[in-house]
Amino acid sequence: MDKFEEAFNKIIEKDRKVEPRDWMPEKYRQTNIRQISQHAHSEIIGMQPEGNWLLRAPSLRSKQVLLAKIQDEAGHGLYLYSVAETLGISRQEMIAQLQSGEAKYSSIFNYPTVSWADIGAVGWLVDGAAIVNQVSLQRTSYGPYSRAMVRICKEESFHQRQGYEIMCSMAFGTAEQKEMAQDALNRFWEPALMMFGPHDSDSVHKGQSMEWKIKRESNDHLRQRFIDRTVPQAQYLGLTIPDDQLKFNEETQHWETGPFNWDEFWNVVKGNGPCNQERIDHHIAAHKDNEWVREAAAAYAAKTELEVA
Ligand code: BYC
Repeated sequence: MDKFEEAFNKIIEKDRKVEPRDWMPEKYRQTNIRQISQHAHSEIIGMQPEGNWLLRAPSLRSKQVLLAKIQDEAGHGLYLYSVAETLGISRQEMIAQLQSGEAKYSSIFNYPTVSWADIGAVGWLVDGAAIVNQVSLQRTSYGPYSRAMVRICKEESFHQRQGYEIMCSMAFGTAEQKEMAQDALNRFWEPALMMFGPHDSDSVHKGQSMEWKIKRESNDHLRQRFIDRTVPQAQYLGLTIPDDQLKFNEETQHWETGPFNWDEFWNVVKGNGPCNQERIDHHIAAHKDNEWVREAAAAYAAKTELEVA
């Protein structure tokens, strides 16, 4: 082991942060690029299912709040792309990987949002799951990623409240509204649990990522925390979690679920979910439509540089 590797190992061992200019193993760099860019893509693609309801939000207030939330997601995406850039990959390369299907993004965003209650379920469950994962990532070993998570988590907790507020008004509203809320929970429950990734036994990156403290807690551990937190919230709403095997284990003090449909998960991850094609097609079209903005920004930057020189 050379002195660089020794210094890197010491940073990890002492729970300090790895910074962009520190020496790091190539696999550490690549694993962070993979995870952070996937995270950024998820934020950007995640704007689509929500944007679907912007023009149909039921009041001016709900429209303003949803708009603010979607703008936050854009901010998170850009913030995370900048974090990944500190590891030596360009934004153009990451976008190309997303559009070619080489880079993944969270499976959850390949499901459609077919009713206003779905916007409630997305905020409550999807942002709720994201917070559990991202609070843990605040302690990740790569400094810029860890600091980004601190800021992003603050906004995510507003997002979760936005969703739960919608669920409250629907679940305590008319019988028809309650039915819509239940239907949204039925469709989003299992996909939200799958946001945490495969079971630990099938998580290929678990060992190395935990050793390098990129991931601080395992997929199953975080999923369980989310389940334990969310079941009482569903009970308060008077809604039923769509799992007839769900039961509370007095001994462990945890909620236990039935088995998940992992075939569906892998099918969605491989690109065959209900909206995968639509999401990527939309991203490609928007990217092309806005080419003139990038050109204008680059021309302005070049002109400013010339003037400064
Ligand atoms: N979907 O070894 P594993 C948001 C892949 S956005 C798709 O456990 P790892 C929001 C995984 O990539 C929140 N793919 O992997 C935005 C790997 O494949 P590759 C997004 C998945 O990385 C807008 C393979 O399966 N959050 O909050 O150790 C509106 C094996 O898995 C998924 C993040 O991105 C999945 N669900 O652990 C509202 C958090 N799960 O790469 C809300 C950051 C697994 O070898 N990411 N795969 O081809 C992470 O914490 C980790 O990457 C994961 C997976 C826990 C997701």
